[in-house]
Amino acid sequence: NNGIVRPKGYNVSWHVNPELEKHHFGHSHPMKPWRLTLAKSLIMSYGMHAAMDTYFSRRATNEEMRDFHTEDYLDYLRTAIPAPPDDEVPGRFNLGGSDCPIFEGLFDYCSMYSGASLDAARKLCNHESDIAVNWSGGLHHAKKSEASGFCYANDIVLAILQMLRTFPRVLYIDIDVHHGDGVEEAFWSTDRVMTLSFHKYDGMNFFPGTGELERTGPETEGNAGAHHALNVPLMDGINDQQYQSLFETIVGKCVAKFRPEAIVLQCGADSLAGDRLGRFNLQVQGHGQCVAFCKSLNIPLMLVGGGGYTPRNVARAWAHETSIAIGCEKTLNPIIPEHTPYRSHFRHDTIFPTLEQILGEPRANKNTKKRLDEIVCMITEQLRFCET
Ligand code: ZL4
Ligand code: CA
Ligand code: ZN
Repeated sequence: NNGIVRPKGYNVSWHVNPELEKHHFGHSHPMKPWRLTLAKSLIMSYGMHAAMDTYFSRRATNEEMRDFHTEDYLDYLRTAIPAPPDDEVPGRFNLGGSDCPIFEGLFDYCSMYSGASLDAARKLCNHESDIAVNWSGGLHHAKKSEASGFCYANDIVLAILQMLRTFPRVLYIDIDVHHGDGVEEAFWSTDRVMTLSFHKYDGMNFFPGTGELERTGPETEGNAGAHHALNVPLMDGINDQQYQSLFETIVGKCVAKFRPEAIVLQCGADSLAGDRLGRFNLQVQGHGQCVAFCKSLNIPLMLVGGGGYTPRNVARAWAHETSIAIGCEKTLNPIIPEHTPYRSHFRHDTIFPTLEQILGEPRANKNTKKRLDEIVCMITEQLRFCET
């Protein structure tokens, strides 16, 4: 198995559910649960599962989902009748449009990815895992009683609520190209969760239209959540070097100030170059460096997926990030193993596809050094006001 060994005294748990991967959002919808099958096949053909504890996760119960979501919303999610998406009439709870269609098995799908994140959270709480991984989670836009942007149940909020029973403070970091608005909103008024999202921001021209640098929490006097919601709004085409420097500087400062007992990292892969919906220019290497940096902090860490709309690149990134979690990234064969099922999917460019090389027209980089320095300055200033 490529000489992959279980790290000594260090536990990584991988939470999967093959049933979940079979769901379809409908013809030509960008969100494809099947990308998880592709990622899993890559992870397993490298033999990485030998170095982790693999768990087939159970579904979240209704009661568990009610920790965040309202009963009437869950009732509707459970009983809604599948129908072709209708973009003209936004249905109840924002369901039934082309972003959040009502498809066959919708509630099963939601309870499966939520259950996997809850399982991962519990492994961290009882210290059975140092890193817990759920690539099917990370659905950061869902609100307490509203679906939004391909997200129906917010597994991240559910997992963090679980973690708050054990850990006094949790840091949430989001590298999906979209703003993590649902998680930010859920913890807007508490000082026990700091949220930090990196995303493309262009006002209402890019979904969801929130996540500006200046809004860092409630402004009403004495609200505990003040200065605990940080945002890093970026422009098209940001590269690995710029992103890494921003990420390490800002996350470093947040950890120093907030002193979290656990970290949840949403690893949305739509921030990679060549993504169908994204606008950034990150490579697998740069995206993965965020995982490596979080791991180096030696704080219980949960990794969840999120966006990612060019399946072969999503699979590459999450396989690479799994290898970082178990610490075998330096010894992996750069060429994707011959026997990988679906290997043809990775052969768009060459006969010897590699794990790290992704295809994609480079996008013009609109991020100036001046603006990025300004962002770091602003965040440093905001953190000075953050009371812990
Ligand atoms: C599609 O091709 O900006 C949905 C969505 C379905 C199939 C055919 C229908 C064609 C792109 C997107 C019509 C689609 C019109 N199909 C969609 C304001 C919008 C209203 C809906 O990564 N139309 C809404 C949501 C974003 C909007 C991004 C990111 C999730 C995450 C975490 C969510 N919604 C305009 C768009 C297609 C589709 C093609 C699409 N939707 C692109 N961006 C959006 O952060 C998982
Ligand atoms: Ca983000
Ligand atoms: Zn996204």
